[in-house]
Order: sequence, then structure tokens, then C-alpha cells
Amino acid sequence: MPAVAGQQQTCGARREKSFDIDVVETTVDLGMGTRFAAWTYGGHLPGPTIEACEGDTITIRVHNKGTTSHGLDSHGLMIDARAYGPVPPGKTLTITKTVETPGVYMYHCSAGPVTDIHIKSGLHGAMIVYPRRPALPAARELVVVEDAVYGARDASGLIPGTDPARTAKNDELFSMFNGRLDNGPVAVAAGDLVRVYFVNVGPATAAVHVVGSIFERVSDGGTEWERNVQTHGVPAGAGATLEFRIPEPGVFPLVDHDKLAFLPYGLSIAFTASGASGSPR
Ligand SMILES: [Cu+2]
Repeated sequence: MPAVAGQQQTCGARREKSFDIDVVETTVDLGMGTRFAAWTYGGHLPGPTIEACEGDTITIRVHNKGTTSHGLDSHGLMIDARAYGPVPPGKTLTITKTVETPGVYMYHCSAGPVTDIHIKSGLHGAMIVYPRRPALPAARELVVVEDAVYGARDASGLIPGTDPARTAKNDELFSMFNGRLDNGPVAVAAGDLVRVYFVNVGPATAAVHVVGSIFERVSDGGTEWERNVQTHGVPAGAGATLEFRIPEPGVFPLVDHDKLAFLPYGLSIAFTASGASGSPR
């Protein structure tokens, strides 16, 4: 489960931040005996979470260690689209910009007309721009990136690559949270506030729901919030901040309510609160 530094630490740090990310074409373990010959940022699915604070000037250096041209497009940057590359193998793409709008943003490969296949081969991640103020209430925080794999699994469990015919039809083999088919439970306590920084890579709109809870508030960006939401829609290419409380001891699975067919393949993150700890409210 990707950890975050959070608002307080990120906004307390220096306002010039730089990030070095390698593009690596490698085989990743998805769990449940399945491997995928992926294209990745940093060797993992999803890529590393980029954390910045409103008003920061960020520099992202993308080192293309792959065999074809790759780039990086972050939805949190208001910039000439040509800044996103791509650059050929062996080259580095450098993007510098001040981030002004808080939100949870998708970033992904930018490869001209073949961008879709690059994104769906694994080149995507989350960028969080925290509001500088007000301070967010203390919470258990985690990043959840919903993505999918488009290909066929062979007898050994290997998915040898992305199938362009399937990407063109948004016909995923399965969807995943954080590049895993088998996310383990997250231990919480009754009464805890949980804050999820969610990005939907696609396909389709993620219908994000927590079984047994109701979002206290959700934000699609900026500092505006909507309260008391049972299920929040996050379209492909979007992100949201989702806050909910663990109401009592028990199990509270975060799911995509439009993709419950993938529950047997692990598309769920179970927040589990024991009866012994926490203070129910
Ligand atoms: Cu690419």
C-alpha cells in the first residue's frame, strides 16, 4: 500500500521540489500467480506518488530507460502539452512548473498517438497537490490507484504484453487496485478517519464505495467538498480525495461498485477494525 508523507510534511518542506523517475520496461508481480510484462515508472505498478503543496515549483525528470519513446503528462500541471514529451530511449525529459490547484491528479505516459497503449501497459501514477491551508484533519491516509491489464494470461501465469485490440475496446482482463490482485487488509480502529487519495486510470468511471460506511466528504479538487456521499464517481483520468469514518469494529471494504464482477480477483481493499481498540463515536 503506497504510503504518503502527507500535507503537513509536504507543505512544511521547501517549496522547490524535484522528482527523478525512471521509465523501466519490466515484468511485475500482480499477485495470485500472475505476472505482467509491463512498462513502468520506477519498476512498479502504479508509479511513485508525487507529492507537492499548493504554490510549490516542481521539477520532474523522466529518465527513459526503455526501448521506445516515453514521456510524462500530469493533469496537475497547466503547461504547453509539448512539455510532456515523449523523449527517445536514453534521454531525460525535464518538466518544471508551479502547481497552483490542490487536487489528486493522474499522471501518465505521453507518447503521441500511441499514448493509450503506453498508459494501459502500466505507465501511470498519482500526483497529490495538497492545499497549503486549511490543515486537513488527522487521518489514516493511503493512495489507491485503480488500473487494469489488457492481455491474455499464458499457462505459466504470465501476461506477455498489452493487446492493442483489447485496449482499443477498453476490454480489460481484470481491474486492480494499486497494481495488485491480492491487496491485504488495512488495520484500522473503530472511530478512525480514513482519507483515500484516489486516481482512476480507467477504463470507465470508478464508482467508489466503502461497504458499511458513507463518505463524510469528498473533493474533486481545489478546497471544495461535498458531504455525505454513498458512492463517488471518478471518471477515467481523474482523481478525488475521499474521507470516511470507521463506524464500529468490523470489516469495511473499499470497492468499485460498477466492477463488483472483479471481487473474486481481489478488486477490494478491506479496512478491518478489531473490537478491542479505538473509540467508537
Ligand atoms: Cu510511454
